Amino acid sequence: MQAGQHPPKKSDLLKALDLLKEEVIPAIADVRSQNELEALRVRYLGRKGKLTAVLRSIKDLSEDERRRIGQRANVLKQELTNAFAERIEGFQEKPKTSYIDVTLPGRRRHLGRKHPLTIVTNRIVEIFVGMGFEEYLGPEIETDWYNFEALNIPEGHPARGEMFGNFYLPGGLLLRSHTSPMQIRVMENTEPPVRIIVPGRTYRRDAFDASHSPVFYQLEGLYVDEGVSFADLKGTLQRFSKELFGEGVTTKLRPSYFPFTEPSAELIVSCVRCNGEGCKVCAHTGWLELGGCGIVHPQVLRNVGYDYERYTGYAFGLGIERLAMIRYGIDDIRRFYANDLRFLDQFSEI
Ligand code: FA5
Repeated sequence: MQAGQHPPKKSDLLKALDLLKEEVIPAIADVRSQNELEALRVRYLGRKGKLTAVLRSIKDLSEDERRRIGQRANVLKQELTNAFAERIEGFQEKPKTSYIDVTLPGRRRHLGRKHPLTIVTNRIVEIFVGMGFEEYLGPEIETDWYNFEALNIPEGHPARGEMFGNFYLPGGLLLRSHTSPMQIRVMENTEPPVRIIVPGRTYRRDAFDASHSPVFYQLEGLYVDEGVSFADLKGTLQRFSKELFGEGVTTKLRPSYFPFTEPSAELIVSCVRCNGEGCKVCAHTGWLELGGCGIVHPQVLRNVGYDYERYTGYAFGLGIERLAMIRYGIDDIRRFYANDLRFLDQFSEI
């Protein structure tokens, strides 16, 4: 008790306790939310609450009064604590009967959509079909002849080990390491002119990293006729790149080596992300590699029984993931295979 204050009277305190009870019990019944209830509890039972204040002032009473009023106050405190607890339960209780709220919006069904690689493949095929190419599909399990021998990669040729780590199957078969075997399969059964594209899955013992996958897609292209030249190859790939990436891209053919083409080249395009300035996607070179190409080696034409003095042709093999990554600005090939719907849901037809 502070100096100058009278000790509280016993009758005042009893009245205060009665009044508190009359106030709080209906107030507990009236609250409409758990937050309101908590605010009410703090107002009466909190550290600075009204009942707490009454309990504090009891210490100034005589011992006898302190015991009797203290008892009443503690009983009230317990009553109120119980009343608050009961009301909280009421808020937390689930409705006993279920009902249908017909005004709620319906649950949205997740609609499936095409995988980005399917979308890009369809678009690529559409572009080449528009230029007069015919689409073929081929087997993913190949023989040594189609995957290597007929493509001028004989046993012991360094390109076998260097270019492709392979998945071999019993019986001398293997999972094709590129789509080029389809050049042979089609030419064996067709007389020139041949103008085909072959999209398809290919397999190599490559470790999964940001730009390599052990399973990936390629698009093979082949055009054989009289008088087909390197200029035709260049024009076709240039037109294709502009159709897919926009008129702003610049393409280049950089000298390369493949046993089944001579001369051979690599198709590179100016980085669509940085416009050739240099960025993470193009490893700061300003250029992105799309695939290999070249003039079909005369030995390959001979292997399928074509008159290699009369006919010439070009071929190319592009990485479809690479094309999709550039088209959409994706910097990691693993995203295509992670099956993350948050990623896959972003793509629609192009
Ligand atoms: C070949 O596979 C040749 N058959 C291409 C070719 C066809 C050349 C016709 C000449 C004539 P290469 O190994 O460079 O070439 O692969 C072609 C493209 O496939 C690469 O540029 C790359 O875009 C893609 N590629 C290769 N390995 C992987 C991999 N592990 N993951 C994803 N893409 C790959």
